[in-house]
Amino acid sequence: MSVTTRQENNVGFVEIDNAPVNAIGLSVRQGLLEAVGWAERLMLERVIVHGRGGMFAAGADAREFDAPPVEPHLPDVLNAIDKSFVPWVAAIDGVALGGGAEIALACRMRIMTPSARIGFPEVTLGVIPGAGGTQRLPHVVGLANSLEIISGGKPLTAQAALDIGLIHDIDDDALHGAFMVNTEELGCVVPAQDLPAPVADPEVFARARKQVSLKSPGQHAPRRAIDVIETTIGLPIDEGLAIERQTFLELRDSDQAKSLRHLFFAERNTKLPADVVTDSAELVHVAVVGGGTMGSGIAYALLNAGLTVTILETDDAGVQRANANVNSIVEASLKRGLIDRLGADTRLARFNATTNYSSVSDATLAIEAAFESMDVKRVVFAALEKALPADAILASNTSYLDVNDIASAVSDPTRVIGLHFFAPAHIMKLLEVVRGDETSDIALVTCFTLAKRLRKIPVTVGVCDGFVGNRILARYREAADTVFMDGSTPWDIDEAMVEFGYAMGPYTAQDLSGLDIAHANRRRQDATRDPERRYIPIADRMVELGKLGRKTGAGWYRYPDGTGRVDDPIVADLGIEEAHFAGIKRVDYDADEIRERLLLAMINEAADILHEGIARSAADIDLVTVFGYGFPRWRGGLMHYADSLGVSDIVLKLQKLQNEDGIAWRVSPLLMRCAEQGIKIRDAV
Ligand code: T1G
Repeated sequence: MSVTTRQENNVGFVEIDNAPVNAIGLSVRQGLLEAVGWAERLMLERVIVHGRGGMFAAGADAREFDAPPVEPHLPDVLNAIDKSFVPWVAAIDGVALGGGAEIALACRMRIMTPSARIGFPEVTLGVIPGAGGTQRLPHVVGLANSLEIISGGKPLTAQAALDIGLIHDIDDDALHGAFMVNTEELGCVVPAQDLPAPVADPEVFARARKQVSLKSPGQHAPRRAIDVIETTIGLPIDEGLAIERQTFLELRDSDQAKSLRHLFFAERNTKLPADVVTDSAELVHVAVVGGGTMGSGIAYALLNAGLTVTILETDDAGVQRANANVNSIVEASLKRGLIDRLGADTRLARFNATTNYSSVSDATLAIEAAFESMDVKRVVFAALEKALPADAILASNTSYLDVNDIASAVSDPTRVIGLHFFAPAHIMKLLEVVRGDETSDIALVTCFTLAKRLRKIPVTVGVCDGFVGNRILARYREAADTVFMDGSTPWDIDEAMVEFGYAMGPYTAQDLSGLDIAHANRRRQDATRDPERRYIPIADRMVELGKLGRKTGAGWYRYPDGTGRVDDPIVADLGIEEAHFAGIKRVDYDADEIRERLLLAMINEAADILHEGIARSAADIDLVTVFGYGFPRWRGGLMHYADSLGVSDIVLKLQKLQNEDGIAWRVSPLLMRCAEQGIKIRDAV
């Protein structure tokens, strides 16, 4: 069942029924095309098209994009709707996205419920609208609006859509509203493509191109969407549709579209280990230890999910800080229109900060976000064990430390788990769920379920130094420091990685987070570091010089006026000096060599993480690198990118580097196995 039809008086109702999001697959296209003939045979006065389950249509079924298109093609279906002598009216609830919005545009009129959204997110999947969106939208909302809507990919609220003339009305009951449209009025509405085409203003196109070069650097689809609109503006619709379709099909098979589709489905397919089948514990009241940046962000994320939250602090000053931090997040959300005043008040009504641990005696989960010190965490966990019920789950937000060590601070280690949030914790989607050796299934299921409730992307990881993301990050930085010392500068390295698609390079990022964090981790690792492994001392010297980053006005860069960033010759000299002390003959790495070394270092480390079972799949590593560490989405994540390079080539390059440094560049056994067996990394586990 994908499309059902019914008649009421002389009005036809066509319902799209393809749970869960009414994706427009083959059966929906067939059903819609049959519905056009059905309505014409009955000589109906109008057709109202709507979606079942409070959702109009989420767009074309992206799962069909890897196979050849099958008729009837959506553009042809929509042309039939558009040309029919029986006018169609779209009654939109939920979302009308991509092909869903294109169905609506082929209708004479569009009516939305107040909370509904309409838009063209195709560019987020690396494609452009392929069923008339680039042809009909400019006629309806004008050139500038259509360029922004299609090249930006962001959906519009019903009100915004009404304001620009994309829809005709907003009605709490869109179906009823569509039914009540005056017949004469409906008969006078001009079909979208028969409206006058907008003027092809070169300045408008130039502004749109500038906008996408800023917002979507390196991505093809946004630019191609602008090109198609510019090329087809004023052409007969059939010619325009042909150009649009050809561009859509070409992009659909592109590497960028395949990468973005891979992430789209990977993001939704994060699953618990198959052998974990226990039910989740019920969560109502959650304790958060520590009201600093992370603790207050975690607390707000929990409040957003409807939970009652108590932040535990060590003294009154801490309580005040926690209250101030949470209130400032609430005010910021209010200001951005993410919540209204009632939403702010209900969240704050469920929030408390206190030094009194007995106030959380009914909490079923505690999340510790205290100082990143094992001693501190062990004391906190012992206190939580006393204060909370015996079956309460005790989680640590640690970003590096050994969850098994933390668990040994309580009598029942099965209650202990890691929940590694990423700052800002109420915004970043990634959540590493760290499964300790003793972590119980119920603790894992409860935290995984909580992550979904927080609308985060939970990735189950094992225990090692830095889990998945920070372990790869540490290798990335080590490789960068090595390249710097042996023949480059922080700014050349940053520039090379920005050209690859990162929003910022490793040195700019470190200046933001502070060099002292990684320095503390290196000191913690001193006792266990392989003495044979080459150690790059430049970052230590930076800390000794007090160059901690933005917060001290100087780090890898100088910040003379607090915002602008300038290269610092003193830092460049540090690399030269350390190379001299180490007796190294420096080279001059070019951007390609820089990118190759840093990316191969991360790929090799990630392969070891997979080989050791710390990550459960290559797709999980893709999610971590994209949603936690800024790896460019349109490259699909670190492992998807590695597979696009080809494992055999990767192994050959690593073997060459291994001759340079057999420890740092030891080729991962997993990569060797993939090369030997001729399999992709994604199929290795
Ligand atoms: N195709 C196939 N499956 C889809 C899908 C789609 N377009 N959208 C969602 N799903 C699946 C998803 O994988 C998950 O599956 C389930 O539905 C629930 O999704 C011709 C070419 C609509 C806002 O880009 O933005 O139209 O995990 O968890 O949080 O010009 O889904 O249950 O097995 O995201 O309530 C353009 C993509 C396509 C919209 C709902 N459309 N979807 O969010 O649920 S290209 C899009 C979304 C196109 C035309 C062009 C969201 C949602 P499973 P979910 P949600």
